[in-house]
Amino acid sequence: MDRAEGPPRPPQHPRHPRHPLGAAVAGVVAACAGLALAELAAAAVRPEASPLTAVGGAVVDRTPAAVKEWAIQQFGTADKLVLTLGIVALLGAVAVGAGLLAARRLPAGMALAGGFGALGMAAALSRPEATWRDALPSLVGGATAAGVLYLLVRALRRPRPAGTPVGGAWAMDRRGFGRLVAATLAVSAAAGYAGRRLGAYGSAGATASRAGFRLPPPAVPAPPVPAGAQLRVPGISPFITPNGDFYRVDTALVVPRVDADTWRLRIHGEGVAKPLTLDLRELLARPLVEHDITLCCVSNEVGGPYAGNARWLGVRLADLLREAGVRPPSQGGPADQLVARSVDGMTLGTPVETVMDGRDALLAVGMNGEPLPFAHGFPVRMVVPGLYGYVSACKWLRELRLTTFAAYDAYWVRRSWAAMGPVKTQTRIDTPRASAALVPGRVPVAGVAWAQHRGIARVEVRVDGGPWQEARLGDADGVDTWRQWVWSWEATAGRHTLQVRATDGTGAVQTGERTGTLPDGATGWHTVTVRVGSGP
Ligand SMILES: Nc1nc2c(c(=O)[nH]1)N[C@H]1C(S)=C(S)[C@@H](COP(=O)(O)O)O[C@H]1N2
Ligand SMILES: [Mo]
Repeated sequence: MDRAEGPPRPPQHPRHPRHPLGAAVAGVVAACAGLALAELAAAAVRPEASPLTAVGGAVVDRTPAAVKEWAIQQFGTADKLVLTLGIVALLGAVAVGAGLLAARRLPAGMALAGGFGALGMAAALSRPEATWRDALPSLVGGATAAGVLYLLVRALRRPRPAGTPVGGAWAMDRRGFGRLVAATLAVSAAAGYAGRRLGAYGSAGATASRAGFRLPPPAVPAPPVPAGAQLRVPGISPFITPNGDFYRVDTALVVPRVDADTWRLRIHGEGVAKPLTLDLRELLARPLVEHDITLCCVSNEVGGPYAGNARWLGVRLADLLREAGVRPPSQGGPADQLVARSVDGMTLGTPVETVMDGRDALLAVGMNGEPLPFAHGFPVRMVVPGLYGYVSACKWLRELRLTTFAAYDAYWVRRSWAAMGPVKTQTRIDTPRASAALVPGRVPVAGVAWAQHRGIARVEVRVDGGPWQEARLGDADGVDTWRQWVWSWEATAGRHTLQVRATDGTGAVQTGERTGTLPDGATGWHTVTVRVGSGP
């Protein structure tokens, strides 16, 4: 029977959506439009305020440390992409639900679409450094999604124009709906594109300030890296990690792009006799020192990739603190914690005593002869030899506040990490890899070992639990960098287990006790099992 000839159905609340596919499409298209317009609005407000980034950031802030560790270990630096894809998938499911709901009860469906916008607003407002403006993109997005859903569902319910041939279950004006969908997608694509362009325009000042930034020469240059620091072993980590290969760990879903021309650093807090506010030119008027430092992450599993070595150029932090009148606790200073805050609201707490004990703790502007890459903290970051990054290496730095550990817990400490994060001695076998195809005979076993600010005195390797054998060390480049090592193995056919351990400059042997990364860094010997074939 042709429904159009039967008694008219009440269009308001049919028990089932009459056009489930159309309704689902309406929901998804409405969500796309909402996201696109929100991205455009975020480009005008600030990139961090986009609903996807805000919700992602709020999820990161609330993820338990153990889950975050699992994600870092599973997905590495792609963890952020995985998170965003997860949110998009969830949003897609809610969008389909909103479409189906709207086909039955339009106001309810619109409320669900708008509710997602409200969630985005709440997430954006909950982020550190948020202002009311951060809620705008999600407001725009939610309103757009609800409005588009209204239009599409109305079109779905509109009957076919008189005289159109009847076909299948679709008792609707398919053409009108289709045209509306196409128009919405076109407008969304244009808005998304405009958002991109506007975003690039918004960070153009930062990009130009980095491009135009010439690193001043160091007053205290680092001696050249000893030629023997780099061993000639294929597959070993290069002694200096190129900037493009340097690991990246942070909570920023969009890399902050700070304009060096408007950047300011504020130093204040307990025991600061002379608070300072410096722009970049003023900071760089102080003597710059160059120093090679290996940076590593507390989330690095035994044998993991989150360590890198670079030549940093910067101002000695201790000198700057002294200029501000700060005394370390050992000289009667009231503050034992230096809290560094970044432009994206990250807080990292560092022991004042460590920063002022004579080591080259730096406010770095240069990394391997270049201004810091945006991803590594342009224009200024902290680097402290001997401490894990999470208690020392604040990127996109903008404030240093002196306080006490008793009075304040920084970001990671509130998330079950230890307040103190001295680097633990670690060794990594870079080659051979577990997957290597080996043949009996001489096989170089090589890698890197680090115990920043204590130095590496010895590295030993053993095969199948046998006696420890001393490896040959690359030349040391001070005590603050890792050291390469190599050991020549007479490999025999079969499966073999290689293990490595280091002794630091104080004579302490790296513990073999296996612990995870939480709360203060993993311990244990890196172990690689390889298969040696029975002949070439
Ligand atoms: N602003 C900011 N700085 C930060 C972080 C962060 O999340 N935000 N992560 C810290 C951590 S945990 C580490 S290990 C180092 C990593 O520095 P990299 O990404 O330059 O290697 O940066 C530190 N500085
Ligand atoms: Mo880290």
